[in-house]
Amino acid sequence: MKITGIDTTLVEVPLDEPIGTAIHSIASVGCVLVEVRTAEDITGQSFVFTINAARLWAFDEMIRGLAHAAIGRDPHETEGIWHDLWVEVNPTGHKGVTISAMSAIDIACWDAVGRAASLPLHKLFGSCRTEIATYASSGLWLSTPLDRLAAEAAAFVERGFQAIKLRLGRDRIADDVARVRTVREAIGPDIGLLVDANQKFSPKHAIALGRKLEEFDLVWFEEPVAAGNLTGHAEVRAALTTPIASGETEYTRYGMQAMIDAGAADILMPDLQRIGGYTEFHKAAATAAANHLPVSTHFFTEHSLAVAGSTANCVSVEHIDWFAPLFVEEIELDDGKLVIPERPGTGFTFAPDLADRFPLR
Ligand code: SMN
Ligand code: MG
Repeated sequence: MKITGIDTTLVEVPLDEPIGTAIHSIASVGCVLVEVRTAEDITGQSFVFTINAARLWAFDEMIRGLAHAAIGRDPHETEGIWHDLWVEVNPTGHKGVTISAMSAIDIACWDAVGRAASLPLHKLFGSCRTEIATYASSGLWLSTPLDRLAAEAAAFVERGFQAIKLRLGRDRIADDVARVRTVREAIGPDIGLLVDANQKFSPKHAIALGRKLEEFDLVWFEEPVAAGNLTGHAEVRAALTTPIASGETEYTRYGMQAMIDAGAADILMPDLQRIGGYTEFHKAAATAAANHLPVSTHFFTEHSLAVAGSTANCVSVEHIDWFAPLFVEEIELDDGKLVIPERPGTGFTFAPDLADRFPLR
């Protein structure tokens, strides 16, 4: 096979209503849709996104600026393309926009490989499961008023979710405790409850809050302190019995290694865009496995299913519905678990007319 070109299309998908976390105000997601074309007429697809489409053009520019490393090559050369780009982007930096662009190219190449082989990627990678645990993550925002939390949580359970994530980050500990109590009472003891503070707290505040939350039997306490404060993460982790999850903000296996070295988390959360695509995800997950740590994928529900199906130490996939309008196929929830698709490639194909339906605002 031979890659003949890489096309990008910019779209902006509005959320049903604007939402807020401790550090984000989000009304839409801007996406660079990436298509790797081949001489064999097989196309591989991927996307990266920015909140509210902020600086989306920079991601587009970077993808187009790196495309030359793939054009003219066989999409099966994912490892070679990734390595050559890693060397090339050294002066620009091994984090941020450069890695996101490498992720986009990597995933689109893999999608083309899967489609050419008529095989789902989890099988090409080496399959380990057909379904994966998940949690509902498209709700229970910090911006959601306390009096709406119980009904929203109950609605997720009604839809079949066995676990849900609540965002924390109020100034007063009592207010966050009240939010957790409200949701736990609404869902009962048998539904998993996760909380995410989106880096809001100091270690002392996180520990004080975390101790008050121990009674609610949380699955995990995510990003309790600043993402870069690895020693602060480790302090919180040592003080609590609730597991600490983090890593969505880190890049590549080297970022995961730094978190591991610091003892920062019990569960690492590689995000496909920031980790470096499928090629690097497997290395990051193997790095975690070598340290007896599980991973749980961050965002990118559709595209994460392929690696969840091929990563034995992956314990769950975050369920976010924001990107569903991009695709023809729907994510399937079966008895509280997500089905790993058996369709070729990623198993998800861009819907028609996305540029017309979701223009940049
Ligand atoms: C999150 C990240 C980015 C936007 C909204 C929410 C959150 C998550 O940290 O883990 O889902
Ligand atoms: Mg998070």
